[in-house]
Amino acid sequence: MLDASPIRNDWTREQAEAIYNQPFMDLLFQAQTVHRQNFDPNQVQKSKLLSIKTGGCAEDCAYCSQSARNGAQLSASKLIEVERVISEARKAKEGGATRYCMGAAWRSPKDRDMAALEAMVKGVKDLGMETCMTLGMLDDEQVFRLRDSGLDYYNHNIDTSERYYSEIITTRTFADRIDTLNRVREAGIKVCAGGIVGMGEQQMDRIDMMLTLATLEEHPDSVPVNMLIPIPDTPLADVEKLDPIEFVRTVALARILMPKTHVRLSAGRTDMSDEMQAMCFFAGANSIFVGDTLLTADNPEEDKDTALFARLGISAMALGCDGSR
Ligand code: SAM
Ligand code: DTB
Ligand code: SF4
Repeated sequence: MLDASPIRNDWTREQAEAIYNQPFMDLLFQAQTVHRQNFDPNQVQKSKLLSIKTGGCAEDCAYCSQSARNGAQLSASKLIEVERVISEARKAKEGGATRYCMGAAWRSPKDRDMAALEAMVKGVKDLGMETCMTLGMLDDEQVFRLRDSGLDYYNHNIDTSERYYSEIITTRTFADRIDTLNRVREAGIKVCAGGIVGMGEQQMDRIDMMLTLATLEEHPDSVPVNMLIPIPDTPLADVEKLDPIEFVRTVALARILMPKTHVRLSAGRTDMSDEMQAMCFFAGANSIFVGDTLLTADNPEEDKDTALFARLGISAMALGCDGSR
């Protein structure tokens, strides 16, 4: 087993490969060891998603149900009312969620939307929840306005490795993504950045994606690891299913490279067995999305997650408690 030092931003490709490819039992043991040094292993944070603007997106992300360029039959809607967002957030809080994540199918927000977005952040914060938004690329002024309205986290995924990126998205570059992430971090908003596995990438792409995140100047505060949800009529609809063990290896790599980061077991849980999810928690995942819908796709029903947590003796992480020991 390699030494797991506390926080490093100088991981090399060779080190990340050696961690990822070690025997599975050694990898899980290392990940769980790092996890226990930094978090309560029996606590998992709950986030809730809401699509505040659905469909009709100008980008061509090959995995996405919301791209106007894909064939998926999802009708475009306008930005929803602030009041509705707040009442949905209230319900999510009652269900135990501590973070409310609002997602919009945009390449980037328009200035005319900013006032409503600010009101959403303020309203959700007033409920005593953490706020997160994912709105696409942001310029400096938009970042400052969101920060000043109290936004806690901004989600902006790098999705895959730099090498594979142009196979998945052609309407923006990997560098564009890193640009927005830096802008968000420099403004003092916490960074949530991760990606998707199971998009037909190679093992080296999964490793490089995590390496990019782990060698940013500061590690993201949250890293969502999504398993591709294949959406009919998108270019990735029929991509070959990824070996679940490779998914768990990716989660473990994230935990080991970024010891203090919340690693979120994100999209794709509907198709995972309880045993696989348990293995992901053992590998260091300590956050999930709750509720039966993600943005547009299915997620396990609340009672299924409640039963899973009970079977595993996992409790929901309280707000303001990052689980650190
Ligand atoms: N439009 C914004 C953007 O792209 O940053 C925000 C919303 S976008 C839907 C948020 C993230 O969801 C994507 O970056 C991607 O990582 C993830 N995602 C979208 N569709 C997915 C799918 N079918 N399976 C797994 N993850 C998906
Ligand atoms: C993230 O990494 N996963 C979430 C959140 N960030 C915004 C979104 C998953 C979307 C899954 C497909 C859908 O619901 O359309
Ligand atoms: Fe648009 Fe985001 Fe979907 Fe890409 S992932 S098509 S940017 S909503």
